[in-house]
Amino acid sequence: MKKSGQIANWIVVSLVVTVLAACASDQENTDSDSNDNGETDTTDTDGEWHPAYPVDNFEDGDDAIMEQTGDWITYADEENGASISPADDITQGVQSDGANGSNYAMHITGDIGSGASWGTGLEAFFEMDGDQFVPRDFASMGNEGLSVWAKGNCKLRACVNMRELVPIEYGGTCDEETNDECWLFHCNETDDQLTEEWTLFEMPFSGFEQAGGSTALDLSTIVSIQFTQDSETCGENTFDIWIDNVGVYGGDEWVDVWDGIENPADAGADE
Ligand SMILES: [Ca+2]
Ligand SMILES: [Ca+2]
Repeated sequence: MKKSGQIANWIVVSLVVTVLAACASDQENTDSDSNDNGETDTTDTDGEWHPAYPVDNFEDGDDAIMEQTGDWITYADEENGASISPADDITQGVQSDGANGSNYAMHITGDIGSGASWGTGLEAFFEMDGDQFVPRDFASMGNEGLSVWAKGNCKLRACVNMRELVPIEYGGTCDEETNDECWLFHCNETDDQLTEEWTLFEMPFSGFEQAGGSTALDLSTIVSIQFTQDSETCGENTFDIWIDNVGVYGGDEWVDVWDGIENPADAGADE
């Protein structure tokens, strides 16, 4: 998916994110030994991964999310020197030694480019019907936040994309002629850089902010989840990030999705 049309908007995002970075600190940083979030845990008492909605644990090695209705993609501001690997073949990023003892995780590396660059991103979209995004409704099922294990050398920024903020030409409903908030997705980021140790981050939706806009986050119309890298999160210009066990937690469980996973044992391969 080409996203070159968003360059100007991403520059705006980057500038405003810089301003907001100091106060965007609502994410919780826990690990498997000190998780005290009680019922919002995305792991049960056996350490098994079981969020309300499983985006992906990468154990099946493919380029699709676990629901098998959408895919992972990456993108980069190539015009300003940014690059990301994997690029065309996402499965090349699915590599050994995942989080919490699992077999596989997603490993992305690259360069965020020059100072003018809006950077790079790894995105999971839930479903496409032709060229139209089909959203997932997390208003009651998965309504608390995004959970992800990560390690690496940048801050971790997660964004959720509402269909209303995706431009029409990309299958959303945001009219760039009349709405200057297209592309201004809601994001949350860690206070600190990732480390070499796998760490569980639970990022509550209440901490996701739309930099530069005033559109409220509507959890009923989420079309994709992204992890983005730019000069704000990766000051040193290169990144090396692993992510695993991406899920949406809180509220009721997506029973149909869990039931549809071909080998549920793979979903819990983290013990
Ligand atoms: Ca894994
Ligand atoms: Ca997968």
